[in-house]
Amino acid sequence: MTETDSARLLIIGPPGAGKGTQASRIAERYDVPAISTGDIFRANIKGGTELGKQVQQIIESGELVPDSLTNEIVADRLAQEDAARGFLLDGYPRTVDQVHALDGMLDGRSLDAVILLEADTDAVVARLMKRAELEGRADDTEEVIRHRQEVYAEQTAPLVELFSKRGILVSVDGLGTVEEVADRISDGLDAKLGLGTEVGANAKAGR
Ligand code: B4P
Repeated sequence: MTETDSARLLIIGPPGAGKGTQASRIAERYDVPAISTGDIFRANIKGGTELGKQVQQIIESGELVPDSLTNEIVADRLAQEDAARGFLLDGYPRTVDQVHALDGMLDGRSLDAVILLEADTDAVVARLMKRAELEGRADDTEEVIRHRQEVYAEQTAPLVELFSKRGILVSVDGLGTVEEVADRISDGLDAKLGLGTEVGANAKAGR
């Protein structure tokens, strides 16, 4: 990878690990659009679209939206011009079926790196309970938060081994301040992407 290339990245981790928080920083640093399936669904719910009506109940119960629907939305988004040189996927893929669908969308190209944000259940539940107080998201009640952790363990955690076998996994400790976690991600990604210290230093300094 050269300085002029963009990266095809994915961030994965349990609900509340800080994916959304870190995604915007990573996207800015590597100059790629951040694509969050959760954000796309929430925007559609807020806008009262047909898609929003289809997914509202599913999301509020902490279940996953069906693969077919989610895959279609991501395929449309990745076909847009700004994603042609690279992207950061946040919260997709979440199932083995979605991994296969994404492989098809990439048409022989592979992801450059997958960032795994690790955080234990008690810490992420506490974070999401705090967000519930601040933002009042409909899927941030304690019962639904715990259910989302179970869904992650059953359906999404197995993807970690799959990406590890592909040699593209970058595991990062998600506990600590937002800045500390961001620095760990940058260091891990620069190493994985083979970016020289100069590129990394420039990006860190905002140049
Ligand atoms: P998402 O929007 O992906 O929701 P999430 O997993 O809870 O992550 P989020 O980005 O919100 O939280 P984050 O960890 O950043 O998905 C929502 C729902 O959409 C899913 O349950 C599912 O129903 C559906 N869906 C989405 N994608 C799907 C797919 N591919 N297939 C099927 N269904 C899908 O942050 C959590 C909190 O922690 C924040 O309040 C933040 O301020 C705080 N935080 C972050 N970093 C911190 C730090 N270092 N210290 C302290 N607090 C921190």
